Amino acid sequence: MKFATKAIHAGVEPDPTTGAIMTPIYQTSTYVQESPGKHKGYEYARTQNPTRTVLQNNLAAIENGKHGICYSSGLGATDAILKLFKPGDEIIASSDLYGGTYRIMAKVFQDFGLKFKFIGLEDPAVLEAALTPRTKMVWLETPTNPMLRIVDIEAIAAITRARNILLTVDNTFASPYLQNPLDLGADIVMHSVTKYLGGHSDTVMGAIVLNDDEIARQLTFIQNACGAVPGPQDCFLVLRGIKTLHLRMQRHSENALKIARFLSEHPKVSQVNYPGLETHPQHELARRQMRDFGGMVSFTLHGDSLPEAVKVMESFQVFSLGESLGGVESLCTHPASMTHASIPKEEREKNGLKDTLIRLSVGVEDADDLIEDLRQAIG
Ligand code: P1T
Repeated sequence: MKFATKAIHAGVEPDPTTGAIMTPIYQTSTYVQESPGKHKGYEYARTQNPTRTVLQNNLAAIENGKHGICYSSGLGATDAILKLFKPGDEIIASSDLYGGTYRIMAKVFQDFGLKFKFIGLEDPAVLEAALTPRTKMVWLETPTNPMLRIVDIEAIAAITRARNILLTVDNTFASPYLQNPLDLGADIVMHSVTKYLGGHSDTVMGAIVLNDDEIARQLTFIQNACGAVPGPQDCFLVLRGIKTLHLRMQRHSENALKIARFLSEHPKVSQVNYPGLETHPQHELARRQMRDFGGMVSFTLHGDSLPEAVKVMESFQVFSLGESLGGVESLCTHPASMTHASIPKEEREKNGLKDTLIRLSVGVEDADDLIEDLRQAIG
């Protein structure tokens, strides 16, 4: 089955009692048992919920995986993955990543004895040099947040597979429509469902998709034992969002390319980060690894003046200034003070993330209006 058909139908059956085509919101905390232990497969709603089950199966199908497991946020999903490890285990993560992911690793799990190294993974040889016998997982984002760098999933997977190290890919920026890491050799795919999968800026949720039965069993155990589960109404909203994921991603990508081209020709703009531009250093890799280039763009202005960057961000009429991404409406974010503020400034700067960087989540509005908004805001 092709992507659009899977997005709309996979895992979704008409409701067995009424035939309702839309999966009902099973807003219940428990399920009545006929006799102790004699039930219909549902005991308590932290453990299982029918609306969540349908979403989990749908997510597994669109990521080409066997198991889908949902959590109350993207960080809830990350937390579950990190709980697979023991004190002394070492995890290598890409240095360009969401600030909250850095924070849970460096400021929470480090205190429980896990060891983290943050390194650039654009050159797989750098990873080879950083591995030790204690390395248990490599964690990467591609495209990265917020520099839009591309990491070669197949090349990294060849290294991790040979050494029995898990490879987790945070596929939030691409979405399953543009990239399927499991097909490229990753072991675990993680999503902030809050973003493109939900797609309408109305839900916070996370998900994991994978093929391995034993790791899926452990992650499902953690989902229930630690309790970071999404509510049924949120599962319904995401199921609805996924039905148009392919349509939205096409328009996000089309609009973002037009905007990246406009910005790269603007005399006040010094750098534009967008993998769809032929000038992007990893454009050919992105072309090979992704079906299109997505809706995220970041840029800086000549002179690197923070007050000037702030003035641009304050002047938008159509773009809204705020954290998050992946909704139908265009958003603008200041990574240094918002999404990446929890990464120390020296670390951010080592990674090339300047305080003056502006990040855009290009929505699905008319591209002409978005470009006009950028034109008036940059001046
Ligand atoms: O916000 P939450 O659903 O918990 O997801 C965390 C997360 C994980 N991975 C990536 C790549 C992300 O971008 C995020 C959340 N990011 C933002 C809120 C942001 O504006 O970048």
